[in-house]
Amino acid sequence: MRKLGIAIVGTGMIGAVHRRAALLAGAEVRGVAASSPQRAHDVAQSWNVPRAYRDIEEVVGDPQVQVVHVCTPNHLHRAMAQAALQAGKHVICEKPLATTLEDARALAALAASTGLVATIPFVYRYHPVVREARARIAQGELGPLHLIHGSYLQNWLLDPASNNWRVDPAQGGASRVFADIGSHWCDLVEWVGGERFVDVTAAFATVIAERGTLTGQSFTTPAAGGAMQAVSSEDVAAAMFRTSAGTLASLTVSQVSAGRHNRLWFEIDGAKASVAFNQEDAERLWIGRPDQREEVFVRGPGAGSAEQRRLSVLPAGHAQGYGHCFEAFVADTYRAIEGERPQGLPTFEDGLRSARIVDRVIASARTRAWTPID
Ligand code: SOE
Repeated sequence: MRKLGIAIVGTGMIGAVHRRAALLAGAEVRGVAASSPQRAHDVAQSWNVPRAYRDIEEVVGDPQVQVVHVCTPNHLHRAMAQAALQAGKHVICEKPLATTLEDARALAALAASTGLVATIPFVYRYHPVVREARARIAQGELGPLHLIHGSYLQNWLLDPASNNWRVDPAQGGASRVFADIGSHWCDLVEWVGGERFVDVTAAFATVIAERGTLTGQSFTTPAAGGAMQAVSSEDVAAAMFRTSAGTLASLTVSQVSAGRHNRLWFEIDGAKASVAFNQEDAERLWIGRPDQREEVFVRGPGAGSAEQRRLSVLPAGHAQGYGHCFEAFVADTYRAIEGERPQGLPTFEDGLRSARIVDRVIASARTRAWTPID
């Protein structure tokens, strides 16, 4: 197989995750673009890549680049992904696909019209035991669904000294915590449970009214001092959904929950059994039954559904995690570029679906009313 040439646009925490996944999938990083030419130059040197691009025009003008990874702050996603698609490049664009529903719609339509591969890293789909849960639900093991519930909690914005471009609506978008991490939960639960959310009621709260000076990356030590700035984006959110089958789903999201670093958790309760998954304990899927025959399915290549086994690249007991999900997602994107059809690959259509949910969640939080999604 020919080595794909890629460019990474945006070199923060998630850009580095993309780079590692791309290298493991056998691609060659041809160059990087960053928030300034100096930063691009520094990162190109430290990553040992041939080119530091000045801007997106230089990226898309490079004939050695077949795939552009868009890892910039959210407000730049549309322009970067659009330029890449218009130049005939395949795209992996970070979520949210765009900061408005209109922009997400335009990108999804453009991607569809070009026939290029355009994917979005809803990477929690790539935990092997998540695939196991999906397969069991699809086979009817849980029976009709009764209830879906869960949360996605982080604490990297708990300290009021912490600030980040995600907090600023001009860069992050009108919703912060919901668009950033609630979007993952909704994508995952709709995909695993097989039921679409049809309406929502939601509420947002900003619990830290002022924060220190804006800094670059997520999950970093807060910057010391600096003038305090008023915050308008939400730190926490609660949402209740109803699915097409009438099932209720409830979700709590937060970036200010002490001790919770990246705890995405869901439980799906059916008439015959329940399943529960915790991203911070991702080797195991809990399966509950009414007669106390509780089970824990342990990740591994030797058992379970075909997709669970495909994604279990290490033997049981040799922990896989977030990085492996990213690697599998990027590898599947590259397989799609080679003409394969990997199962469960999240595309711009899924990004558009997510943008629609986020848009409706924001509307519901503003009007305090049940709001239709579709
Ligand atoms: C920051 O909240 C973040 O990096 C998210 O943007 C990612 O989508 C999530 O996977 C981890 O946390």
